[in-house]
Amino acid sequence: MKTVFSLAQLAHAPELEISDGQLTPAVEIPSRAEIVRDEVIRRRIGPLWTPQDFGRAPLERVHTPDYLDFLEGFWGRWTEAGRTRDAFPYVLPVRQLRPTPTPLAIDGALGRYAFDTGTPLTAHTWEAATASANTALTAARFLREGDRAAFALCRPPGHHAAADYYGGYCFLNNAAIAAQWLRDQGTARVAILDIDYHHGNGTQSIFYDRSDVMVLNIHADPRQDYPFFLGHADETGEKAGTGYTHNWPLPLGTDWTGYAAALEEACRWLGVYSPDVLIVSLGLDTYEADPISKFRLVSDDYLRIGARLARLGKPTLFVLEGGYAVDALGLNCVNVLEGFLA
Ligand code: Q9C
Ligand code: ZN
Repeated sequence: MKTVFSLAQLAHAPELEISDGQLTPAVEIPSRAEIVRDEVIRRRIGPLWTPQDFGRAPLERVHTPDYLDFLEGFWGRWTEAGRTRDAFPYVLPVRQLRPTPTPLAIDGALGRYAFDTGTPLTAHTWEAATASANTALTAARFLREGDRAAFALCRPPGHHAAADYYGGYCFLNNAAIAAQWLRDQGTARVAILDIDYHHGNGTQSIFYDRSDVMVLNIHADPRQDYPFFLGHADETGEKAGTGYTHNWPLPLGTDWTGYAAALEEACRWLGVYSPDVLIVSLGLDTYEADPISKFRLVSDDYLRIGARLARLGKPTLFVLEGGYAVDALGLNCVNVLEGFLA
């Protein structure tokens, strides 16, 4: 299995994030990608490829042009305003405030395009996020060219980013961009199975009214954990997409027993839908030692996940999402890939 990765993805290097009422060390950090890359090499999963630049067009198929302009131009405007540190929004357009045109001031624009205050925007976020999207696109191209599977070692992650907002350490929705690109290349049906601990609100919202991209999510119950405002069991799609979104919110403390049951149900839906390509939004923050999550999967469980996904027999694109127990991230991530290949 080919892995795609670019050193440009390391340029987004936040120092601190806002968490639990204080500034704490950022957890979505460059070493995450390096440790996964090193383990891919050590266990001989396959060759490493550098992403090719797909330009702006495939990004605009998922994100709005004004949002992309905001991300691209942000750091120039931020420093122009005299700011030097990583950026956080402080006013968000919540209920009863007006959905005005994007504010002229940089702090207003930040709030307009963010949905949480926990995601630092940095000097090199755009550079890293576009490299991450190109990584997913390049891996998708390998599938188009006949590979059975590919691994997009994406960082920063993507599944919390929607058409016009960022959050949850995500800026460009790598999995959604790859899914849409595959559709545009003629792949008729794509399914996205999101197994990150957190609900993939961005991915769900992007495809919510469509039947050509099925979106399945297994995650912590949003009544109990982030992102709180999407990912409940009754969200099953709308309009033409009715019945093409499914959610399995699971209680805090879920271990393999509870997890495997949800995975089995998700696989049943995939069997019925029978996608031409399966995209796996691969978060490893379901791990028992993850510092920000509360599931209890162990490292061997990731071998089982990989093996179960392989049994679906579909061309499969793995796209890295979260996972913050950095020391075990390489092991757990490559366990999925190895379980798939075995
Ligand atoms: N006290 C992904 O896994 N909330 N994003 C952290 C920590 C944000 C996770 C709060 C979690 C976002 C891609
Ligand atoms: Zn996550």
